Amino acid sequence: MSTMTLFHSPTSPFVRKVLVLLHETGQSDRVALQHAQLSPLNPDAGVLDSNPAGKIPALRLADGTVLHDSRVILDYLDQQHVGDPLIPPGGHARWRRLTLASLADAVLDAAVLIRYETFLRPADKRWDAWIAAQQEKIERALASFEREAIAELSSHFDIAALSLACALGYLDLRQPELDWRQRYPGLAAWYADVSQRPSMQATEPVA
Ligand code: 99T
Repeated sequence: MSTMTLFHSPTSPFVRKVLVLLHETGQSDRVALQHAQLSPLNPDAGVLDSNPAGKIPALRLADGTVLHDSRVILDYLDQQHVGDPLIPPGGHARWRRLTLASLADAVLDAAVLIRYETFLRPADKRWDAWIAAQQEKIERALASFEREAIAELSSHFDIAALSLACALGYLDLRQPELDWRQRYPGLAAWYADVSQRPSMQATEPVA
């Protein structure tokens, strides 16, 4: 039975990270989804009640407590199951994996900013240099993953891997023309593999 409510949109990669963790840890049935259609210019009243920042994901617990953002929610949910944790509890592994996850989130932050800049902002007010600067963040991050992290990512599907997988899925959704696979063949092969996981298949974004 569901005891928690997740404010949700099928295109949000931050929400997807939470759904993937729920799936990987066998907890999907514990969370009911509450759909929220929102943007910075068009906030959702239900979300605003729970998160003054107006962002999803936000997770309402059975006692009414609300958790946000996605990193806090992932940490909480990872402590609610008995299997191997997806966030290492301590030591070097914890800081390394969280740092890789943070870099994946930086890809998402830049990609979502670009999405809002190109989709929401009137065309005559668009700032191309600023969009290009966000795009460079994405390229630098992907180059770093390709150069330094393929073996680590392949070693297990945890907070780092699921965060990057959701980021790459989001790039495919919102920037299908980016063609990142050609520049980052190691990442492309890794992503082709992890995309087959039931947790990734069950959470494919729907535009
Ligand atoms: O910024 C807003 O007002 C509404 N935007 C959001 O709620 C986005 C949805 S992604 N969420 C975040 O930016 C969360 C970021 C936070 N640091 C976290 O949870 O980790 C929607 C993208 C799309 O549909 O294309």
